[in-house]
Amino acid sequence: MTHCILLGAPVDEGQRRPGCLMGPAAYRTAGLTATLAALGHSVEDRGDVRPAAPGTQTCANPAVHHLPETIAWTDALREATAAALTDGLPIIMGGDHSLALGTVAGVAAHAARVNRPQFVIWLDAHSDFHTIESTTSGNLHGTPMAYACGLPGFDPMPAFPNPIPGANICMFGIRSVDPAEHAAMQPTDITVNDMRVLDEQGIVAPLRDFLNRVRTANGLLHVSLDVDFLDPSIAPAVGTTVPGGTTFREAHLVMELLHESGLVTSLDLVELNPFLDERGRTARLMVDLVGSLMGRKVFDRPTRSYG
Ligand code: B3U
Ligand code: MN
Ligand code: MN
Repeated sequence: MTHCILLGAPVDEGQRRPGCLMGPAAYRTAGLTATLAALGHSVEDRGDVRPAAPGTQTCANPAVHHLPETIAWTDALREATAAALTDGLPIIMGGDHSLALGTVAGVAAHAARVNRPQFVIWLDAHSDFHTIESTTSGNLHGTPMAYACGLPGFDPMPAFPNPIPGANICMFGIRSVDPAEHAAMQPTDITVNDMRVLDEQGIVAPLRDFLNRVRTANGLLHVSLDVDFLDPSIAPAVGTTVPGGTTFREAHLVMELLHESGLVTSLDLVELNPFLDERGRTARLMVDLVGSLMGRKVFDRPTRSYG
């Protein structure tokens, strides 16, 4: 049994299509607490995180919008996530993906505190590897991975004292990468499992490889699940739909394997835009995926060994 700590992060400022701020309410309405409780977990909903009033920070890139608001969210979510990690498994209900600027900073701070390596699995159509200088859309939801890696180009942002080594990061579902992101990722050791890899090898072998690395290193594992990891035909409630995403069955399988690994220590649920949903189906699918991640299965089978 796990103590699950729900943190609402109604962040809308990292992109331009209003609606992600309704995400936490949609997860609550879709029964996230009841789903976790039915699996035998204890659940503590700490309500929505409240950022401080935004400051007056600016940057040289004229495309960037809502920088002070994003900085305020980053500070608040870093503290809330790090605090929750001392008490249980934080589940951050977003909110757009800019919230991961804060949550990943929080998990990295916690990992440094307990002296264990931090690993991140990024389930997303996008690599989110822009800096504040390189983004052309100006949408800061496209930047958290580069920030977490400690790349230069984040001057107005709070310092990231414990960057995540590229070797500790694994991306799945990638199918939309801008040229500047591609160039920035080139020198890193990040494992990018784009859709080509998943089509050729399936999702199990690459995931198992990564989980073996996390286990061998006695690492903490943060999962960041972007709705657009999923194919838009099953998950329409997202502002940036990209065709060719993972299927219902692949997504549940990833979650089941993550559960079996016993390694997951924190989770982001991001980019759900309930305003774009069809009768709550995307919110319900996301809650069902959390159910699989937290142990729901059709039949019990002996746990496979990964090490
Ligand atoms: N890379 C593009 C598109 C994008 C990134 N993340 C999302 N979309 N959801 C950008 O705007 O940075
Ligand atoms: Mn994303
Ligand atoms: Mn995405």
